Amino acid sequence: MSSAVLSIGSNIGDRLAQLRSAVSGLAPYLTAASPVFQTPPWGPVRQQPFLNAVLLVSDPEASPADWLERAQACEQAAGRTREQRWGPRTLDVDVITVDGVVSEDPVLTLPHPRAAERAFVLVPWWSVDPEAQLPGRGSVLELMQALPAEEVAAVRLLPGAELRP
Ligand code: PH2
Ligand code: MG
Ligand code: MG
Repeated sequence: MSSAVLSIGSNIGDRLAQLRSAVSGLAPYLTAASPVFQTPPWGPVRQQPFLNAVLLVSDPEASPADWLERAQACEQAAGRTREQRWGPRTLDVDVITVDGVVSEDPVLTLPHPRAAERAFVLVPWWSVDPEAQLPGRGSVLELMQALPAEEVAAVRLLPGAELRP
């Protein structure tokens, strides 16, 4: 069994439509989708707010590399171009965990090396799976509680924005 946690984000164009395009692209594997959250841009680049969500996906046949390939295929389908690091994007699909795999592979480091510091990953993830664990780091709830309260509070539920029909 291979179960992965994917973080999706968009801050250019029709953000919700682009998140939904990732849901459609991953539909054969989708087991759950978090609500959609509006989040302030994280990192050094000044840019528009993001919409973020977390998808839980599962496929008994899939390797970590398969999840990366599927994530990148969704980005390509949404017109994603290689741009500035941490800059604006039509659709970003990041592999956060694959089962309990811990790997330093530079092509796909697992778990995602910055997931534990990002409220825009932890809050949606916790909301779709309150028991979630970040391999090697502990519970998502505790990691979320360890972040500055204002960062967690700035991740705002976007009402009426279901990802699944
Ligand atoms: N993605 C980034 C950089 N900054 N900030 C938020 N809030 N959400 C993102 O998805 C995000 C970001 C580059 O991957
Ligand atoms: Mg990213
Ligand atoms: Mg990415």
